[in-house]
Amino acid sequence: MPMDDAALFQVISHFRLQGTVRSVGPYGDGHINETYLVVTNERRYILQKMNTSIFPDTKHLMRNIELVTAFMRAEGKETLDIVRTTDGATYFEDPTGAWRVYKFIEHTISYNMVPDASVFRDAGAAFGDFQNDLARFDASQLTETIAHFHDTPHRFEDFKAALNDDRLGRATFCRPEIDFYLAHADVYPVIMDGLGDGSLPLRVTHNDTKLNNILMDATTHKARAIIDLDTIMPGSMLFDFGDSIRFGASTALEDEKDLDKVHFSTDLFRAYAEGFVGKLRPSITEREAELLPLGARMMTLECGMRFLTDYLVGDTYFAIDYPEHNLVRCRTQVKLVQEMEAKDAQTKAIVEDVMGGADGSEADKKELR
Ligand code: ADP
Ligand code: GN1
Ligand code: MG
Repeated sequence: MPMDDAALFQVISHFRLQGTVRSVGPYGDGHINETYLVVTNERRYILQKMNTSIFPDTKHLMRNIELVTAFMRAEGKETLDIVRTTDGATYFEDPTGAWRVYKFIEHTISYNMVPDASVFRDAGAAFGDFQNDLARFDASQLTETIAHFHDTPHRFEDFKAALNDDRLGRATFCRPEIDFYLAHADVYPVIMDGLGDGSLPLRVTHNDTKLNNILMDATTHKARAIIDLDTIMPGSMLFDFGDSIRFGASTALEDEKDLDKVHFSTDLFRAYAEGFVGKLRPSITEREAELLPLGARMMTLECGMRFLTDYLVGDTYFAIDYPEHNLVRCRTQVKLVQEMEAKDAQTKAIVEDVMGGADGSEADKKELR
């Protein structure tokens, strides 16, 4: 429930802003934090009421963001700029919640759908670069902000528990979707098993790489800054690749009701893979490359299962605009997985092609054949 103006003006008065506040209003399409745009007579800011039920350890969450943004800035990258409170802290807490402010990154756009393939290729390159940057960052300083975040078997257990409870009697409205996730149980452990047995490397990953978490320049449409840094944690490269594909390689919005409009685009898959793999070519392992299509499927399965779980428990996690919103979101994810399965041979061929492309050495190309 968005806060009223007087309460927001009161909160914002605790931050060191330039100028006099003219307006504060809801902003953006994130599902987790309450985001507001603050306009003063001198500049703009983003105010966020952090979601403390999802991220209960605000102190360490903000410490992570402070560390990562300082590192990115030192690398010469445009990144989030935390505005401190009048007490010099990175966030402000009062009975209404925990609040933070970032400088608004001006002259940028965040997309909820890919406008054309070149924008998505560029997003892939930016997330690939981001992962290269993080590889040089001392991850031992980071606190895990959400345990088991992309642990799909763990998510499946949560889903089964929600189904078992069915506390709102909603299972009857989503039987085909429930059966779909139950039928895919054999897929869920693949990435976690790989991380467990060392056949997949543990890296430092963003973990929430949907297209609206990257700001593109409003004129050139080139990637400017990667935002929403709340979930930077150890993980697999497949999480970041997969989540971007899940959201961006769809021909429709994540909550499109007309499923005839929802398709998995192999052209967009190729564009993103070209950008992402192009940047990670020196470090991507053969096993990671082989599993890129599976990574996309896994993240789409996992996210759809999370939407369905939230629908079953009564919408306690993702922000919704209407009662069936999470079910609608789940249905687009099911449709995308079905098309990914049907197009598996094509996506595998695309990955082989991209891996054998200009950035790979001759030795690497031979290894893959
Ligand atoms: P959530 O965790 O709820 O997704 P985000 O941190 O991603 O919240 O913010 C929501 C949206 O607000 C983003 O998708 C983006 O459009 C916008 N946004 C966030 N921070 C900034 C910023 N510093 N400058 C410009 N836009 C921003
Ligand atoms: C959430 O925070 P936001 O809206 O960028 C979620 C992601 C989901 C995504 C689905 C911390 O992302 O994991 O993939 O919604 N973030 C968190 O749109 O749970
Ligand atoms: Mg976001």
